Amino acid sequence: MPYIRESLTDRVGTIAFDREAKRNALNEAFIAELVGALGRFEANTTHAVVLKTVSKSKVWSAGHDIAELPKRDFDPLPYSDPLEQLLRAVAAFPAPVIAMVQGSVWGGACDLVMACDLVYCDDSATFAITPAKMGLPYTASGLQNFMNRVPLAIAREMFFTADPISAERALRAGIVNELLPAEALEGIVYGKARLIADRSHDAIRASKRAIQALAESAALSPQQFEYLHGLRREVYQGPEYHEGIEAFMQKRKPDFIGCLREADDQ
Ligand code: YXS
Repeated sequence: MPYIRESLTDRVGTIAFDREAKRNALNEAFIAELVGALGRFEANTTHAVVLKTVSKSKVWSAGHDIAELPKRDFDPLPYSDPLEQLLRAVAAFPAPVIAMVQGSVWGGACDLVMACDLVYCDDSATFAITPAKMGLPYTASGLQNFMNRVPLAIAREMFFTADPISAERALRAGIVNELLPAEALEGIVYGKARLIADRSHDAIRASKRAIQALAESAALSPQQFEYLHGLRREVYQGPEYHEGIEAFMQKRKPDFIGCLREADDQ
């Protein structure tokens, strides 16, 4: 059963998420369809793409499909991870990708929203990044994505609490371009997409790529890179990551304190 519905009208592409039963959690097959749709749009001179849900739902996306995260001792978000590939595909797409958000956004889907060029939402939207809930070490590129988008104080709060922030706060923090009334959201988003599609595609593609290159440029020495990698390995090989995954699969709250005690006793 396809996980997305795609359409292309007047050089504006639409990808609508259609995995409601799992709250649009992004598994490998879903992501393959998303990346495939972006490839088809690129081959058909698409000048703007809108990401949305097939219908207004409580959850825009529940993030990475937790059932596909490794259980322990392996890097949960390697460069080759499908979600990481999707984030790079959105960033590399040669035209603006616009997130139209209704409902809650969780974990890797929040990173996906941040990877989009423009974000519009209504007041049902909330945004949460959840490594602290999963006991998971986030990626340097993902952290940089947030740091490029929101003030450090907000990035720290989101990563340290894993608590959703409201649409209103997301607007103030710069996560969203505009917070719109639900009934006006779709019309305004497609109005922007059509405006962009009528502008110079070459100029916009060059601007998007230059902004991306400048935003990603960070002078990291090999030693600093290795330090960051060591920080991540310490976490994903530790007990808390394993506890975070187990707790979700067992539909219970993670006990990060208890699992540390258990690890000490072993
Ligand atoms: O029990 P069934 O089979 O009906 O499936 C349930 C959930 O297990 C499933 N589901 C998910 N499956 C895999 N991965 C997920 N992320 C995920 N989220 C949900 O969908 C079915 C309905 O879920 P249910 O009953 O909880 O729906 P609800 O409406 O009561 O609650 C919706 C949510 C989104 C509030 C709730 O499902 C939830 O809290 N989901 C987990 C959100 C989350 O923490 N995502 C982070 C994933 S990890 C990630 O993205 C990154 C790696 S990181 O951690 O670094 O940010």
